[in-house]
Parts: sequence; structure tokens; C-alpha cells
Amino acid sequence: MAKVQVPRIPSSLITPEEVWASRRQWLKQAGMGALGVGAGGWLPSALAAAGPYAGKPNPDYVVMDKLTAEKDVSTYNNFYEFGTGKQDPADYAGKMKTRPWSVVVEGEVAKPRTFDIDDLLKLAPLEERVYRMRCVEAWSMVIPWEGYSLSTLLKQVEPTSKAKYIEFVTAVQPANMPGLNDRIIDWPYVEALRIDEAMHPLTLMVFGVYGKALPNANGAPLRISIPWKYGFKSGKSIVKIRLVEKMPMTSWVKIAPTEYGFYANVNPEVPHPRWSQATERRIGGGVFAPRAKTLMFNGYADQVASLYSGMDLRRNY
Ligand SMILES: Nc1nc2c(c(=O)[nH]1)N[C@H]1C(S)=C(S)[C@@H](COP(=O)(O)O)O[C@H]1N2
Ligand SMILES: [Mo]
Repeated sequence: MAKVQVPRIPSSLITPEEVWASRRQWLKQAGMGALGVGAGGWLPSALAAAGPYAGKPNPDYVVMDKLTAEKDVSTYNNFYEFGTGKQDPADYAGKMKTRPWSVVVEGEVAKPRTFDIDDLLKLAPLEERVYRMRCVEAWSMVIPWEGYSLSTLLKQVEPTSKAKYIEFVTAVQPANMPGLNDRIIDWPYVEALRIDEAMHPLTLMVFGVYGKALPNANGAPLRISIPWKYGFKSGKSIVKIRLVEKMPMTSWVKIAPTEYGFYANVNPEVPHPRWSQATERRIGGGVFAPRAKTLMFNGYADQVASLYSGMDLRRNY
């Protein structure tokens, strides 16, 4: 790949829209059109990596913003099965067994099936997609995930007309998950989507990050990523995918229904009952870095707003 010079703009100082605009302009000047090339913090990691977890960079899913450092991506986490501290997953998730591992796909499908994780990994070519992630606690990251659209898997099992929702059930390994002793969550951690959200191409089955297998702290061997929703919708270490007719009860809605809704679309205009959602802190930016303005649907409005036309997203939070 040819070496390219990119103007260095400290991304902490500008809004994502400005980054987009300046980068588009730069690509035009460089005569590169919509090619998925980047440099510096924008360089998709798979260009440098190889192996089963290095996806082909998908130019449709590049975020023109500085990537969060690999170390921060896997040492500042929410994974309550290992404790509620941000460092707990990095400290304790190493004991989780990620092989053998199978994923059951059942419920309202014509062809229910149990997949071995290594077969699931090979079901479709992996793409590298750079996604923004926004936690409801008002921090965010920009992460190069390796995976493929959940819809690819769902088409294989053929959802029936009764499949209105999809539920993700995650792993429970009592001997390896010290956080299970804490009864904050009625384990297993369960999340769910409406079927059209699940079928949206942005909804990604993630097997790797930064060109390598997912660290346990990030939900190895399989987690989901739904970039327009708060991070808690993205279940980690998934063992079962169930298609159902009725809206499932999900872990956070169960704990605090006044704070966490089923939809959980990133909406900066609706404050969390205990704090604002208008701005966010980029992990790795340092304590003095200016907070960024949070975008509607986390910046994915063009792609997903139509899924919610006619819905009041203040009520359906
Ligand atoms: N099984 C499981 N999945 C989970 C969680 C969890 O505690 N357990 N936390 C969620 C929350 S609140 C967030 S913000 C994201 C964090 O993903 P990351 O640590 O890989 O950035 O995972 C989500 N998925
Ligand atoms: Mo979160």
C-alpha cells in the first residue's frame, strides 16, 4: 500500500462532523474518492495483520476519527460477570473458557441449529469495520471490530413470520466468573433487539478486534455490536440466540426500568435520569480533553433513523 500523508488534526478538538468533512475533502484532493484508505489513527488494522481474525477493511464503515488505543479497548470494560470495576474484566476474564464453544440458534426459525464457534467464524468472510461505541455512562471509544452482519447468520436459519424479536443469551461459567456472586443481574446477562434492528447490516457479529481474536474482556469468542445503541445492548460471550414473538425482558430493563429502556438508541436529547447524555468522554483522551458532543443515533442516523419513523424515542428510550 502506498504511503500517504494526511493532515494531522487533533481529533479531540473537533466534532465528528468536522472530521468527516475534512477527511472527505482530503480524499478528494488526494484523488482517492471513497477508497477505504487511511493513515495514522485511521489506518484499518487488518491492512497490517493477517490470519483468521483479520477482516477485510470495509470502506462503508470507517469512522473518520482517531481509533481508541488497543490497550484501552480491552482494559476499560463493562463485563459484570467479572466484577463492576472497569479493570475487572482485564484482570479476571482470562479464566473464562472460550473453547469448546457452541452457539444455539433456536425459536421462531425454520432451521434451528447449533453452531460450533469455529464453523460460525467461517460462515462468512470477516470484514473490519470501525464503529463508534457509546456507553450510557457517557464515555465512548472508536473500535476496529472484525466480524460480519448478523443478518448473514439469520438468513441461514430462516426466521418465521412470528420472529418479531431476537434475544441474546450470554455465558454463565460459575467457576470462572467471580462477578456472578454479585446478584445485581439475574444471570445470565440477556439483551434483545427487534427483528428489523437485528437484520440491519450495521448489526455485527464480532469475533475479533484490531485484527486479532477478541480478548475475553471484550466478550470472546463472540459478541454483538450495534453501534447506534448504548453499549449495554451489545451482549458479550453469546451462547444462545433465540427468535421470539414477544418483546423479551432484558437485563438492564429488569434492574432499572426507569433508567434503561428496551430500545436504548443513543439520543443526546434524552438525559439519563442521573446524568446528561449530551456529551461524551473519549477513552484515552486524557482527563483534560474536551468532551465531544454526542450525535443522534451515535452518528448513524442516516443509516438507521428510518427504523424508528413514527416512534417517540423520548418515550421509547
Ligand atoms: N455478558 C455481558 N455483556 C455485556 C455487558 C456485561 O456486563 N455482560 N456489559 C455491556 C455494557 S454496559 C457495555 S458498555 C459493553 C462494553 O463493551 P466493551 O467492554 O467491549 O467495550 O458491553 C455490554 N455487554
Ligand atoms: Mo455500558
